Amino acid sequence: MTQSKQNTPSSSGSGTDSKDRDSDLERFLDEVSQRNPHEPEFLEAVREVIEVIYPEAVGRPDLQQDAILERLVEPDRVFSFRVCWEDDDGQLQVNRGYRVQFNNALGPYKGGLRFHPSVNLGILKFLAFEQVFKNALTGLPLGGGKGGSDFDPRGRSDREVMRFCQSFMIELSRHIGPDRDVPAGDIGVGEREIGYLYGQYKRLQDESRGILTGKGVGYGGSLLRMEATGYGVVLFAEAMLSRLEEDFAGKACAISGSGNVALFAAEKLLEKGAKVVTVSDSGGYLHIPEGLDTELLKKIKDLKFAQRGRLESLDGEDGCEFHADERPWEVACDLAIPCATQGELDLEAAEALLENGCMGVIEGANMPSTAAAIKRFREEKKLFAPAKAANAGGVAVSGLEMSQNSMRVYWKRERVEEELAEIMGSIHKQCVEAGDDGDWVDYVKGANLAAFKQVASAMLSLGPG
Ligand code: NDP
Ligand code: 2IT
Repeated sequence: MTQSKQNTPSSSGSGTDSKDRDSDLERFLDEVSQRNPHEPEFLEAVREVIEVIYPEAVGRPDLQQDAILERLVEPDRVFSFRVCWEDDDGQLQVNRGYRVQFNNALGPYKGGLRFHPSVNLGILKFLAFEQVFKNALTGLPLGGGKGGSDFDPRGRSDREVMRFCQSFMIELSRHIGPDRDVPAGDIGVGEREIGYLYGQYKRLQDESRGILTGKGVGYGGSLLRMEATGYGVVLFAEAMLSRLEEDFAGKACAISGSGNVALFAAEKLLEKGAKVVTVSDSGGYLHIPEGLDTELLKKIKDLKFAQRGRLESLDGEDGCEFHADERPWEVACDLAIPCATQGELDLEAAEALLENGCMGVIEGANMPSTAAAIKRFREEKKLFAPAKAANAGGVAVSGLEMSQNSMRVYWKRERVEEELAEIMGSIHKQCVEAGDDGDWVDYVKGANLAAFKQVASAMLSLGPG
């Protein structure tokens, strides 16, 4: 994209009418599309943010002069590298690794690593772009990045995963550092993977530094990091309900996913008295008509975290029914909480949820709802919590892990819990302040606008480069 004056919002002030603005906006987005072909997820993430901030940017010559919008949609740098590792049969396997360092205006690049066969550069750019704004909302000094590989840890032995992680870190270690870039987990990267990655970094650099978060408690990890994303999702939703003088008691919640985010969200929901009626994995969803209880949650955690098994094996147990190759949104619920992956809640699902009287969607995963689904919920003025606000608890506690590592201390669980609650409350407040449209709160607008203001202000202070 040329850093052209035509692309940025016209600064003609009061004379700018909304029609001109819309065509400027479409021109801007067209150029982003042309520069980033074959990256639909990245383009969708950019559109959501830019549509909200464009009207705000109109009449701001300072943003135009420093090409803030153009720079916001272009990563600072991207690394792509070959990862060779030996499988248990002695075969050499080749995967591709990446790290996208998107924007460090607010602090070191920060964001997870995803190991999943669907990983490609466009997906990591969308995740890194989102992370910039999410991290801004936490109020911590964190820039945004993301990385990962098309390696699939599912079905691989611990030793295979270890050899992959060690090889991946040989290249990644050149690009990270406590003040530079601090990766963490995401899909397919949990405590096991972080342990192997961190072990290899120590071997290579002979240093114990806070270069990763999500480490095991006992070798540098923070208490509550594992639970933080799921717990934070529920705390954010609770703040939304409380604004409406409602709470979780007896509310039916349909969750998708059965990984880190989903199961700790479920745990917190049980504590709040909600009725969790579904969980899912890539094979389908488990309907729990009577609602999840602590015993069944324990069983599911053991199945998914320890045995790395499939939900299908719980069909018929404790009154559960497994629906192969289906998503949970056909089940009647008060709140839908997608916690698996991007694009999993589409327009058809939105219509089904609305038809069944659903109050809203709380995004635990990153960009789980399609643009059309989000539009429907916003049109209906339903509750809609965008991922960058609702799931920021994970990266927030990662930020707290970085602080503990720098200070060489461990904080007690109560302290981390208190800080997490405070951060989620502050994110909610920022969303309400920036998204209050009179008769309802547009959380999509609120989150994007509040985050943009912080990032843009830092970029202006730092000067272009
Ligand atoms: P996990 O790997 O722990 O769990 C992922 C879950 O989602 C699994 O149940 C998995 O099923 C399911 N899933 C993954 N891909 C697909 C797919 N293509 N179709 C259907 N189901 C799928 O990951 P997390 O819980 O950590 O991450 C879940 C989401 O939350 C992601 O969007 C991630 O970016 C986001 N997130 C994670 C944070 C964290 O701290 N971990 C922080 C903020 C957001 P299966 O086991 O069958 O693959
Ligand atoms: O999407 C996310 O916010 C994460 N995967 C967590 C990132 C982090 O650095 O803890």
